[in-house]
Amino acid sequence: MNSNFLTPPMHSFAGLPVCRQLDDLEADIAIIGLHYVSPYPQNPAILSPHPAVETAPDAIRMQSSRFIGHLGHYDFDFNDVLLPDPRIRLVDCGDVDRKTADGRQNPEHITAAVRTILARGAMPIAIGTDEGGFIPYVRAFEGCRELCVIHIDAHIDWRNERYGILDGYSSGMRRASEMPWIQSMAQIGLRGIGSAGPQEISDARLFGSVFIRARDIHQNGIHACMEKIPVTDQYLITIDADALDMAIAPGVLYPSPGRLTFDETTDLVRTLASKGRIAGISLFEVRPERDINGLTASTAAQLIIHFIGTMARYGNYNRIPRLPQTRH
Ligand SMILES: [Mn+2]
Repeated sequence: MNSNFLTPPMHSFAGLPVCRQLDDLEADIAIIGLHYVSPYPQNPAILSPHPAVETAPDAIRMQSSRFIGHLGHYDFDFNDVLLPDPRIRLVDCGDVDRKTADGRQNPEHITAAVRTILARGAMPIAIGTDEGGFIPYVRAFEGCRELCVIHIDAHIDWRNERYGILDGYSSGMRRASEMPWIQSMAQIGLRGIGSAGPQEISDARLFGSVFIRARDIHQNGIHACMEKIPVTDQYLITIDADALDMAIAPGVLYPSPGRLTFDETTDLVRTLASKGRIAGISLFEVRPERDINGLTASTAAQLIIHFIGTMARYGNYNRIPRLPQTRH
């Protein structure tokens, strides 16, 4: 694969080794930054007081720098060291299409990069600013069997189009539902008023999407809600930062009162990892220009560190030889 559209990170995530040539990737988990921009006309209601000068991958890596050299430390969320087997191979692959100012951004680069990571046998953890980047990301999973999208967000993102645009951040789950390799979907953390009208709700339900509101989690607990999640071989987890409590993730385009807490979010991912294979994780919609003291990026960095610890436990990396995929 031509990797000319990849830029090595200035500072890698938590000081991890950097992969400069994806074709040579040797890793169990690969971090990759995405720089997709939804081609929507600017909405004056959400214009930032300052233009975006920093992207989510940069901001999250910057906040992760305080954990350089810490990944072997004890993590009280696991009551154990973060990485029980330090041989797990963690790599930062840098950014796809980092320089987009000339308008020559190509979503196919995202698909190609993620597909190469998968072909090399690594699990991609994608960090991106604009959630429209989920669309080319999920295209890379073509050919995967029985994939269930777990979408953690305050909103459902089922618009067919907005301003005539099909591939924007309001349409990610609609586009994913149209891909034959996406078999099922659960949407978790829903609340408040968003871009969905009755048509979007009924289309999502017709597809079979399972709605789990933030309220349902608070009232019934994670485990009761998890029983509604489709049983499948593989989960593809994607998170919009606005799913989280505004107190720990204020830097988002659509702040939504009603929160998922940090613990609820990590418990969700940990419970999923105990039920099935995690094919990939992506985290979008950290908007550094709206952030307060880097708090949202810091929360995102610590989520990713927790996900690495989760995968180190449930991904069976190194400690147990990987079994060949069984066909049913
Ligand atoms: Mn959202």
